[in-house]
Amino acid sequence: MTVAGLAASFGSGAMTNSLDEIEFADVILAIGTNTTENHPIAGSKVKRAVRQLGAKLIVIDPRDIALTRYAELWLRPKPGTNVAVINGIMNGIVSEGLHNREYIEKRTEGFAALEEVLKKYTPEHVERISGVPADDIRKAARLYASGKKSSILYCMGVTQHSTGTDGVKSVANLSMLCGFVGIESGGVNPLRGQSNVQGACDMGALPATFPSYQQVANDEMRARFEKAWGVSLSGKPGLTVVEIMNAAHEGRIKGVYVMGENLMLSDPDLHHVEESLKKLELLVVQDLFLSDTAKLAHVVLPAANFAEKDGTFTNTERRVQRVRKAVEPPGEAKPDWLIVSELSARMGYGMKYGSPREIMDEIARVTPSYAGINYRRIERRGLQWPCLNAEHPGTKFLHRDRFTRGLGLFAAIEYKPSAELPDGDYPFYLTTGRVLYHYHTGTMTRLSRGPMERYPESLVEINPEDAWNLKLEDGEFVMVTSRRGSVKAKAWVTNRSPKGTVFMNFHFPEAAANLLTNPALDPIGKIPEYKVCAVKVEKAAADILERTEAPAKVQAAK
Ligand SMILES: Nc1nc2c(c(=O)[nH]1)N[C@H]1C(S)=C(S)[C@@H](COP(=O)(O)OP(=O)(O)OC[C@H]3O[C@@H](n4cnc5c(=O)[nH]c(N)nc54)[C@H](O)[C@@H]3O)O[C@H]1N2
Ligand SMILES: Nc1nc2c(c(=O)[nH]1)N[C@H]1C(S)=C(S)[C@@H](COP(=O)(O)OP(=O)(O)OC[C@H]3O[C@@H](n4cnc5c(=O)[nH]c(N)nc54)[C@H](O)[C@@H]3O)O[C@H]1N2
Ligand SMILES: [Mo]
Repeated sequence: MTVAGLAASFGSGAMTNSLDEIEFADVILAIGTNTTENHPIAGSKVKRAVRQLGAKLIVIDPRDIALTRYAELWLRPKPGTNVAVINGIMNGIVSEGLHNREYIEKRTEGFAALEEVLKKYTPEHVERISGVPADDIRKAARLYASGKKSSILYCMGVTQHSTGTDGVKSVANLSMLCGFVGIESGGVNPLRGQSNVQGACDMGALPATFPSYQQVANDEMRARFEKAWGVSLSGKPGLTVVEIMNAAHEGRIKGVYVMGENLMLSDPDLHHVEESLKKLELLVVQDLFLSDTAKLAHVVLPAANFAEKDGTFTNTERRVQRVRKAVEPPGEAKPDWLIVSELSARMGYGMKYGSPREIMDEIARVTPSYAGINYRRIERRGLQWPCLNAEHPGTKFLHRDRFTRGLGLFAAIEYKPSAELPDGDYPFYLTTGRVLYHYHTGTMTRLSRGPMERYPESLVEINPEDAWNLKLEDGEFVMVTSRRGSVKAKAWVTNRSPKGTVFMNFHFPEAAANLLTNPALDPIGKIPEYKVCAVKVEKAAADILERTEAPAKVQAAK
């Protein structure tokens, strides 16, 4: 359970549909998701849909990820141009009359304003912004609209931009335009990243919400929680991770309690993060390991891991499932819930929970979407929220007859460029993300032999043409520099990266990609722009002290 990490993942909402439904879509549009490497279960469903059930796949991704091998159509936009590309696809759909007029009329509002904005996003105009050929945009429009059930999958390639919220609204526009929200095997499906990020968000581990996304600032909603907990609560929403670091830097925040997050590797602009953490009067870190962040802490509280405690995870399809203790926690480690309860008791508010089961019962009382969920019902198989009462069977897909707000609202959105673009001094795009063999900051996977054998060190993926221009060979060292820092690592010369773009993962502290990334935030989601910044790339000498064997044989999961 990485609680604060969800601030990074958020803006994603929840999958409207279920994992099993992916297989039965006629058309799958995967945008900004390296599904096979990062969501292998969803990835295997996409593969099966295409190979065995004849589904057509459209991939929109600047990188040549494994999924492109399965695609009928692969659009390769410049990083940061999703909104333009989707507007282009919608322009194609509307200009050929392929939109679902009846659905738009009955179930949505705001279409006229969207139609007006779409006019200028002709496929030719979008080609100039994104580099995607106009004809491919038209083909994508026809293919997506031709499905009876077309499903959209998306992930961090859509959200981790200063325009991430615009990107999410755009994919929702596209799906509603063709009437695919509220049907089986359709919908808009953010693949949630961590095992329980969905559950943590549902429980209100976000700065502005209580459980079930009830607003902190809403007097009526807050009053419910004041009554349930017998305390008075602040109506002021809190800050997100990057905002907290900025406030710490300015001395406005003096103490931080980090639970299951390794900011010293996962936050953007790490030099700034380190300065901010060092200014704190009190830093508490609750983690399994002495992470790079924990090393800076005044107090470290050892936590038990997922296999050492009881509880539930809510997975990406909103399914609440039991997790059972398999082994005893080592040493003084305790489950997070127990550490928090004991700390709270010492601070004067007794949390008298005997077990996670009792906590689940309280969750059901205060969280309408979880009201019908208890340990007895999920003993064998999880339930998908909304599950409104003890008889409710749970919900396979959302928005069947109506949207949460009644009518689905189209958002008329203009494309805006990323906050930092390549220029003469920093001519390359840097985009960052994950590889199959490692998990985030590597606290866990770097301790495991298998992943370390397969992927022992960080690699900078660079296109062969760029490598040629830099006189760079596969496996030689490069220095990657942005306005915020420099990182040295080995180059992997590969067509996975388009010309002009390098890709780095953020799994290795000795080559920390986040020394380079731009902390620019999406104004609404507050998610940092991990997917686009400008860098220069130079050939670098290998240090004598460094290992100099041939580059890791990376099995690219293809
Ligand atoms: N093995 C492994 N699996 C993981 C994780 C892990 O660390 N390791 N982490 C988990 C977590 S918390 C998360 S959030 C998910 C993340 O899962 P994903 O979002 O699938 O992973 P990323 O590698 O961040 O990048 C997503 C894709 O976005 C593309 N992309 C970059 N910029 C753009 C753009 O401007 N437009 C478009 N259309 N695409 C773009 C990248 O090329 C990449 O293929 O993975 C989860 N699964
Ligand atoms: N450049 C770049 N940076 C990124 C991203 C990117 O795509 N590019 N992606 C962002 C995203 S989507 C995410 S989700 C974040 C992830 O960023 P983090 O959440 O900071 O990364 P993790 O390595 O998962 O760190 C989780 C920590 O929790 C500890 N832990 C594991 N289980 C438990 C537990 O049960 N209890 C407690 N108390 N601790 C536990 C682990 O040991 C580890 O130290 O990274 C973000 N940063
Ligand atoms: Mo994430």
